[in-house]
Amino acid sequence: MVAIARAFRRAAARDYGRGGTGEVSVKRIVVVANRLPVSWTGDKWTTSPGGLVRALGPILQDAKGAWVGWPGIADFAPEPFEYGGIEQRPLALSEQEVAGFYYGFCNGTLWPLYHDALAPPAYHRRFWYPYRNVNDRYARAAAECLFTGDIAWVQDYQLQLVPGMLRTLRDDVTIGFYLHIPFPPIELFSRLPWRAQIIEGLLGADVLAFQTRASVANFAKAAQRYGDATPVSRYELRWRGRRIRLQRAPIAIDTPHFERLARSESVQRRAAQLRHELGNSSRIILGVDRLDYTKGIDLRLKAFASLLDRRGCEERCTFVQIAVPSREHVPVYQELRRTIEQLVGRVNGDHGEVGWVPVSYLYRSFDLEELIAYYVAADIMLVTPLRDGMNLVAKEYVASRCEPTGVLVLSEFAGAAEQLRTALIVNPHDVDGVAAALEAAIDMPAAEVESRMKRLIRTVRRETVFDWAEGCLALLDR
Ligand code: ADQ
Repeated sequence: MVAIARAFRRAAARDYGRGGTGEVSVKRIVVVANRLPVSWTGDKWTTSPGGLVRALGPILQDAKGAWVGWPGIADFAPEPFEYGGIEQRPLALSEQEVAGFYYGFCNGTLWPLYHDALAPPAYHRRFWYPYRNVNDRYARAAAECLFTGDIAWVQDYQLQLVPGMLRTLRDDVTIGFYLHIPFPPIELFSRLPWRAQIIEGLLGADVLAFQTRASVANFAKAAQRYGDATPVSRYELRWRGRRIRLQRAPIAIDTPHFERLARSESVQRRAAQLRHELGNSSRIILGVDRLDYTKGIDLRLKAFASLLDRRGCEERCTFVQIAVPSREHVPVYQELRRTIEQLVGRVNGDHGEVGWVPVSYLYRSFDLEELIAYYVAADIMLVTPLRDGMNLVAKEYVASRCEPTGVLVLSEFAGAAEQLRTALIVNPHDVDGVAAALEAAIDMPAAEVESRMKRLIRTVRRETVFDWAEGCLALLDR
C-alpha cells in the first residue's frame, strides 16, 4: 500500500515543487473506463483534457499501468500501443453498440434515472442487451491484460456490470469501482427493470467508492434490498462470503495547476481584457457547464432575469454563460439548446439597452487558460445544477482565486455542497431564491466575502485530485 501512496505523493509533490522519494509501486493498476485517456485526431493521438487523466497519468506511469477504453470512434480498432508512458488498450465498439450501449442504456436510461429522473428514463431491452454485451467485452479486455495481484479500477456508470464479470474471469486481482455521478435513492433505483443485475455487477468489486455520503447510503440500501447483502457497518457489506468496502471519496481537481495558471501574466492580462470587453460592467456573473439538462441552465437564466426585475439595470450586471456542446445528436439535448437560446434572446430583448447586453452566451469549448481567465474575471460564480455527482466547475472557480474575492453561489444538489459549505447554498428550482442569493452576493460586505472565500480556498487546497486518487487506491492496495 505504501508504495502506491508514495507514488501519488511524488506526483503531487512535483506540482507543489517538493521532492519525491524515488520509490516505484510494485503493483500494476489497470484503469477500465468507457473512454481511453487519449483521442485520435486523424493522424495522431493526443491526451484528452480533464483532471482524471492528469491525475492518473503519473501514477499509471509509475505503476507500469494500463488503460482499457473505447477510442471514441465507432468501428475503429487500433492495436494496443504505448502513449505517455501508459499501455493503451483500445476497445473497438461498432456503430450499433455505440447506439444501444452508449446513447441507449448509458445516456437514455442510466443518466436520467441517476439524476432524479429529470428527463424520463427509457427502459428498453434493445438498450439493455448491448449494455450487458459491451460490459462483458470490457471485462474480457481487462482480464487479458491483468496479472495476478494487480488492481483493476473500473470507472463510472457505463461499466457497472464489469466488476462482477471480471471477478468470474479473474479472482486473483483486486477490483475497485468509482461512480462519478450520484447513486440514486432507492425509490428511483427500484424503477430499473435490471436493478438486481446492476447491483450484482457492482458487488463484484472489493471497494466501491462514491462522491457523497448520500450515494454511499443509497447504494448500501439498494445492495441489501436487491442483492441480499448484509450490512457490517455503514461502510462495509458482506455478500456471498466476501467483504465489500464502501467509500466516500469526493473527487477533486489539480488545484496547484489552476492556481499557477490563474496567477500567470497571460491569464491575468486576458481576464482584464475580458472585463474591458464586457464594458467594465459592475458585476460579472459566470456560469460554465456542459450543455446538459441536469445543470439547470434554463432556471439559472430565469433567476438572472428575476434579479434584473428586482434591481433594474443601473448596475449593469452581466451574466456570461459558457456552455460546452454535449451529446448533440440526442433529441432531448437539441431541445434543451433551443430552449436556452430562446431564453437568452428573451432576457436580452426584455432587459438589454443599446450598448449593454445582459447575457453573453457562448456555446463552445474553451482551452483551459481561456476558461481560467473567465474564472478570474468573474465576481460571482453561479453553479446551480439540479443534480450533480460533484461539479468540478465550483472547485475550479475557487482554485482560480488569487485573492479571497468573489462569491460562489452553489446548488444544494451538487455533491460539492457537502464540502463547500461557505458558498451561498441555494435550491436551484427556487428561481426567486436564486435571484435573492445573487442580490445577497452583490451586496455582501467585503469582510464576509473574504472570510467565506478563504474557507473555500482552504478546502479546495487541502484535497487535490492526487489526494483523491491516493485515497481510492490506498483501500485497494492491500
Ligand atoms: P460533468 O458532468 O462533465 O462530469 P463537471 O464536474 O462540472 O461535470 O465537469 C465539467 C468539466 O468540463 C470541468 O472540468 C470544466 O472545466 C469543463 N468545462 C465545462 N465547460 C467548458 C467549456 N466551455 N470549455 C472547456 N471546458 C469546459 C461528471 C459528473 C460530475 C463530476 C465529474 C467528475 O457529472 O458530477 O464532478 O464527472 O467526477
